[in-house]
Amino acid sequence: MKVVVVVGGVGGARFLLGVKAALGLPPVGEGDSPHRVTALVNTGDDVWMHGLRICPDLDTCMYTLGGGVDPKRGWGHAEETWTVKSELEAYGAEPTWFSLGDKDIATHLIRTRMLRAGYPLSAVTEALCDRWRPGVELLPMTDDRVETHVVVDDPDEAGQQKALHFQEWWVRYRAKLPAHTIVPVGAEEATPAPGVVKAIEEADVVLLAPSNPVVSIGTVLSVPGVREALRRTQASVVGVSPIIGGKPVRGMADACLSAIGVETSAEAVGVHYGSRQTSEDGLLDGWLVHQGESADVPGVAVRAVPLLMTDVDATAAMVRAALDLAGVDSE
Ligand code: FO1
Repeated sequence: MKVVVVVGGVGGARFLLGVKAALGLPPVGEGDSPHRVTALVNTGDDVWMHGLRICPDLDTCMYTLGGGVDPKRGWGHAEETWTVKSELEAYGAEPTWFSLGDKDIATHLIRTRMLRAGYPLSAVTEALCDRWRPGVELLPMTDDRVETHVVVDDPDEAGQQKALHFQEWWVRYRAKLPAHTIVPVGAEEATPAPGVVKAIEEADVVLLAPSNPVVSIGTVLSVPGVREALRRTQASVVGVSPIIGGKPVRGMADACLSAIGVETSAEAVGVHYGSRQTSEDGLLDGWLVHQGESADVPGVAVRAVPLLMTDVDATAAMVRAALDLAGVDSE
């Protein structure tokens, strides 16, 4: 079975661990499986820092699925050291609010060198995954430059607005500066990375991970051609709510949803994604909300199941529920 998953960072990576478990994918190199998993990963968080190209969501998925992620942070390496970071600080090199670990820097050095040599991001990702062996195919949503910027009230200039790179808003300001608009800069000119549209068209099922609906899932959908492919694929499209009890499970999705005028609820996000059958630009055939909750999403089959990804087994159960709602059998 071909499973395509649209993902962002930490939440998406954890969800992919559950997809692998639900499909019974063997550890890489230990036997084969009739199932293929392709993750379409958000690259709007990507940023140039200290001359290095950082791809947080691709790296989070790669490290998490490759067994190298720091479990507490959910991003970056386990057993990380910060020697280079402290040296950069000693030079007063800004930004100091973004922490680059020593081991993580090796990934960024390889990526930056390959990009400078003319390799597209998708080829760079494939090369890095040769080492990490994530067990799923990680495809950047596009090889083109798309960066999410957030328009906020300028904290230093009353009455003025300014656009911050997403990472500055998210990491430096912890999304505490109210966002007026969130813009995936460059999306209009971007094209889906090689294999993205084909994966969607040939999928047996497509899952929208419980990632941030605006800056992760929304950014992937902002690449022209992706939404259209999702609307025409034969596969059922089932989404998983990232909102439980009116609050985001992690991260600051509420700060992003308010920026686009969507209420922070499972129902509102489901309606925001829309029905594939009964609306002209909607995506969903099915929508999973947390057990005990209900959601009225016209034209979309809604099911309530436990949605807390407390461990891989809990996540695998969510995935099986999503596959069942999509009408496919995970055996
Ligand atoms: N998140 C933080 O909260 N603080 C950081 O200093 C930080 C550094 C960082 C470096 C590399 C990387 O791949 C991710 C990093 N993140 C950091 C996480 C990142 O900002 C978010 O995970 C994603 O952009 C949101 O999905």
